[in-house]
Amino acid sequence: MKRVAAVDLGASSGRVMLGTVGADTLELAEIHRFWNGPVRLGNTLHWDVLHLYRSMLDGLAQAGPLDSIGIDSWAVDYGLLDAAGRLLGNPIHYRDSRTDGVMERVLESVSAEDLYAITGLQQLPFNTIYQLAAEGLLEQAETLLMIPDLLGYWLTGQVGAERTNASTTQLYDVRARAWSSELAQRVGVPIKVLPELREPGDVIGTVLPEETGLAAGTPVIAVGSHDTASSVVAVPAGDERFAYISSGTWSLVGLELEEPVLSAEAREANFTNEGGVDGRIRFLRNVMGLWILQECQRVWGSDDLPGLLRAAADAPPFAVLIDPDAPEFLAPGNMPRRIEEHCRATGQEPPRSQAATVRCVLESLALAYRRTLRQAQTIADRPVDVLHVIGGGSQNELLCQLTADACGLPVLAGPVEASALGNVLVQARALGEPLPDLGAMRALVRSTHQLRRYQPQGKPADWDAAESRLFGIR
Ligand code: ADP
Ligand code: LRH
Repeated sequence: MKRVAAVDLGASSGRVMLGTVGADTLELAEIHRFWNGPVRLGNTLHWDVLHLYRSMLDGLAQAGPLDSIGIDSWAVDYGLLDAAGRLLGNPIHYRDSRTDGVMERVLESVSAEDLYAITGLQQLPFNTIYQLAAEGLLEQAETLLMIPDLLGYWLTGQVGAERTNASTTQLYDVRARAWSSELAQRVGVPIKVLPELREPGDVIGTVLPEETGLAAGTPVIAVGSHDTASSVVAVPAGDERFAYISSGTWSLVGLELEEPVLSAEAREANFTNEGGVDGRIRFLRNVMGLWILQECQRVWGSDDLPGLLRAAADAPPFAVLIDPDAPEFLAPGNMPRRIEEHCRATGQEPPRSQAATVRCVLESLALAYRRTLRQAQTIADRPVDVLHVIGGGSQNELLCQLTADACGLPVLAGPVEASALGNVLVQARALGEPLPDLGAMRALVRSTHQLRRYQPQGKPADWDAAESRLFGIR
C-alpha cells in the first residue's frame, strides 16, 4: 500500500487529498479544502499564491507520514523568479484584462497557422504566450515556473517544467516534444527562462524540512501537473470508444488521441492538442463551463446550489439560450446582468428568475458540449459510444441528463475528484505499484468508484431546433 498526498488546485477551490493505493485499493480522503479565486488588487486580478502555499503546507502537515507528494493545478499561469530564486511579483490570474487585444498584436508577428502548426494549441486570449507578451517583469526574470512547478520549487528547491502543463503555454512544440525556441524568439521570450522539461512520474526532489516545516525526506513527484491531464488519467473508461468532459470551473470537452491533429479543420474549429500523461494527446476545446453559474451564485449571494438546480429542473425548457463561449462571460463580474444583456442583444426575452437563468445556462452548456463533441469526432475521425463526465460538475444531475439528451450519448458520471485521483495514480506508479499503463489505472478507478449512468431521453428534434436557434443568434 502507498500513502500519497495529492495537492489539487482548481480555479474555485484547492484541496489536499490523501490517497491510499494498493492492488485492489484506490481511496481518497479529503484532508484540507480551501478557497481559491481571483483577488483584485488595483486594476489587476491576482492569484493569492501565498495563501495557496500556506494552505498546501497546512494540509500536508495534517496528512501524516507520506510516501510522496504530487501537485497539479489549472494551466497557463506562472510565476517568475529572479537570479536569486526570489518570486518577482505575484502571479496574475488568467482572467485579468492585461491580455485584452494582445493575441491580435502577437498574430501580426507570428501567423495563427504557424502557431498552430508548431503548438497545436487552441487560441485562448490568456495562453501563457500572450500573458508573456503583456508581462512587465520578463527582463528581470531568470526562470519561469508554471504554478505547480512553482509550488514544487518552494517545497524542494528544484526547478523544472512538467511536460503536460508546459504544453499549455503555446511555447511548446507538440511534435518535437520540446520548448519551441523559434516561437520564444519570435515573441521576445528569452529561451533561458524556460526550464528543463520533466515527465509525469519524475522525482522532483525531497521536501526541504526547515523551509516547509514538513518531515524531511518525503519525495515530491511530478504528476500530470495540468489538472486536466490528471483528471483524464482517471476517466474510468474500459475498451469502449469514449469522449470526456472534465467538468469544473471550465468544461474541457474532447477525446484522447495518440497523435496530435493539426489540420486546418482542427485549427479553424479551435481544437487544442494538449500533452497528456504517457504521451497521449488531449484533443479538446474549452467550454466556459460552470464558471458562469459560479459567478451568478456569487452575485446572488446563494450557496444553495442543490436548491437552484431543483428549481431549474422545474423551469420551462428551451426558453432562452446563450453562447456560453461569448467573450463577455470570461471576466468576473455581474453574470446575471451579462446574461440579460446577451439575451437582449440576440433578440430574446431575458430570463426572469434565478431558476430560469440557471436553466438557460445549463441548456446552453449542453448545446455547446454537443457541438464540440460532434466536431471533435468528425475532425479526428473518431466516433464515440459513451461520454464520461468527471470532476465537480459530474454531481450536477440536471446538467448530466441534459448533456446525455443533447449529445444523444449515454453519460457516465464520476469520479468527482478525478484530478486528485489521476495525481495519486501517477505517484503510485512512480513508487512501484503495478499500474503499467493508463488502462490499468482506469481499471482501478472503475473497480473502486461508483458511476452514475444517464441515458438520453426526450426528443432529439427539440435539441436540433435549439441548436438551430443558437446558431441563429451567434
Ligand atoms: P475546479 O477544479 O475548477 O475548481 P471542481 O471540479 O471542484 O472545479 O468543480 C466545481 C463545480 O462543481 C462547482 O462550480 C459546482 O458547479 C459543481 N458542484 C460542486 N458540488 C456540487 C453538488 N453537490 N451538486 C452539483 N454540482 C456541484
Ligand atoms: C482547468 C484548466 C483548463 C485550462 C484552464 C486555464 O482547471 O486547467 O484545462 O484551459 O484551467
